[in-house]
Amino acid sequence: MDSEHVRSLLRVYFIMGSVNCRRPAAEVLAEAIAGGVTIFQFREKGPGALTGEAKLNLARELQGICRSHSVPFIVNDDIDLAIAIDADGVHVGQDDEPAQALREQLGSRKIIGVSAHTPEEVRQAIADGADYLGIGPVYPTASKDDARPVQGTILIGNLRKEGVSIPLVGIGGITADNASPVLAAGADGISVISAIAGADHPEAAAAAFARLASR
Ligand code: TZP
Ligand code: MG
Repeated sequence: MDSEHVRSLLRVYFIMGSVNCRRPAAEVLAEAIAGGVTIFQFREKGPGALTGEAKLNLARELQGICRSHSVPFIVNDDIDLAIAIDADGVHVGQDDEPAQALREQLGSRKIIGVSAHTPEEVRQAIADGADYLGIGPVYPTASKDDARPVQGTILIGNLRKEGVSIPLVGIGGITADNASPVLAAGADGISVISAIAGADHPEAAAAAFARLASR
């Protein structure tokens, strides 16, 4: 996937599963897209998450909303689901299948994202052919039980100083009020769950991020 195209898609990266929202996920996603979400990740995990047929059905519903607005639909972890519904890509963590193996299964036209927390993990993900990286957690987060230690914007800033140009987003506890340092450190966009999924007005919340990221 063309790297400048991926970079432009990452500006407002919204991640959500059914457990992250208090209203039907389809409603929240449609409103968030109206506010300016540029890419969406279906992350159906954690206590109470849907499985099997129910997970597949929700994925299809949300993918349909994304398709009708030309917003790429990325699947977290579940490569079989991504292939089954012809998703636009997959996002994996360090405990999942390496990007190289995913690339063999998905081909060059799908987007592969990798969560990385250290310079070594960054180097490996790039060598494996990742299209973009998620770096964090930047700030404390309540949305991931097994999150790594908070690291602020140090790694993002260091990577850019070293000339590492791969598209990347910051993730973890990001709100419209604390997103600016993440972008200033060199992130191409911000990635959020609760600041949009848990907002009273997902459209307004997404629009606030869109304004920051397009400066
Ligand atoms: N990976 C690192 S932090 C995180 C993930 C999936 C959770 C981000 O959620 P929030 O609500 O935006 O802090
Ligand atoms: Mg994972």
